Amino acid sequence: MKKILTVAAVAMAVAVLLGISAFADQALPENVKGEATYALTMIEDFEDLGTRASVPAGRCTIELVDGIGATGKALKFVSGENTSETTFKMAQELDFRGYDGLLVWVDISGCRPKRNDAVGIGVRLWSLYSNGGDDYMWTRNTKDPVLEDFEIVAYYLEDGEWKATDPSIMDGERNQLPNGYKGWVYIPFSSYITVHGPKDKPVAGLYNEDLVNKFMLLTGPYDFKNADGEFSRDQVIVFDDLQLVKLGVSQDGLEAALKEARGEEDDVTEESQPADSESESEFDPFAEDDETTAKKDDQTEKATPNTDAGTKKPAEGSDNKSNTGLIIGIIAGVVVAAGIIVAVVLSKKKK
Ligand SMILES: [Ca+2]
Repeated sequence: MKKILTVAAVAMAVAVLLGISAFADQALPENVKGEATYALTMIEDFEDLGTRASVPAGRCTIELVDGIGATGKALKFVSGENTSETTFKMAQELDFRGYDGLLVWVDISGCRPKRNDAVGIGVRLWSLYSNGGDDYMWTRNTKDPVLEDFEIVAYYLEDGEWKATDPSIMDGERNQLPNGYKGWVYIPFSSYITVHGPKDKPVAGLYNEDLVNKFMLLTGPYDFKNADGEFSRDQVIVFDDLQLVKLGVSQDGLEAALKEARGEEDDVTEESQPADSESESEFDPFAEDDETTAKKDDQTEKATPNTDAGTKKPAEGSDNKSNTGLIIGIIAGVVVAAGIIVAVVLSKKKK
């Protein structure tokens, strides 16, 4: 009888766990590049793009699809006859200063590359405020401009370890992920290039970064030509939950850590911003967008928008982590209960 009860209890536990995991979001990585403590600020969760996405003609098609990404909806690219690229106006401008890099969910299992057994992905960033509102751009381009002793890498998880992409097989700004990869990708800002650095020369990193308000996702199909040299269309690439990462601080400590990194305790403009940044903040880069205009009016202080954004989105990251905690808790509970039942059965047998 006890054995039957034990089997029933274990079976129920397995059924419950399967049910929970079917609804659970993709767990965030246990560590980012070996750092178990990290904080996140969501840039784009791809739940509702409105009219913020802009696809260059003939490049690819995009749509938001439920249940294929990290949380809720995700962005599904379907390739056309050229490299797939799409520009996104960010729902909320974010101050990138003080962060270490980007974390993004990628699924390239819907691709069939013909070269290198790898598929390229990249993220380009813009600010319309830096450098006097000159459409300031940060790329990861290996070809132009070229910097010496500089490698452009991204990191992906393989058997729980972060592995670096191979810079020697990059296509433009695209880091090559192994064929079929599905999971988190970490892109450090140290592997970016600022096109207009000091004296207008390119420089590594996000030099002179300011409120960032636009990004581009770049992906295949450089590699997708068939034997006749024709593009193989309809390759599917999924992106979700593009986030800013700050390593070595908890979510609760993020705001203070960012302020410290930006030297903002005493003087907001101390770091590197031009003296006329106040007048720049009134410059509206998206004049056709009433919502953005309204937001800009609220942002008279350059330092505050990020903390507003930082308190809203990371909560989702925390929820994600607490979901994982809940599942682990349930598993632990089930294991303990099963152990007690087995112990009871064994003790009965001995008697
Ligand atoms: Ca999502």
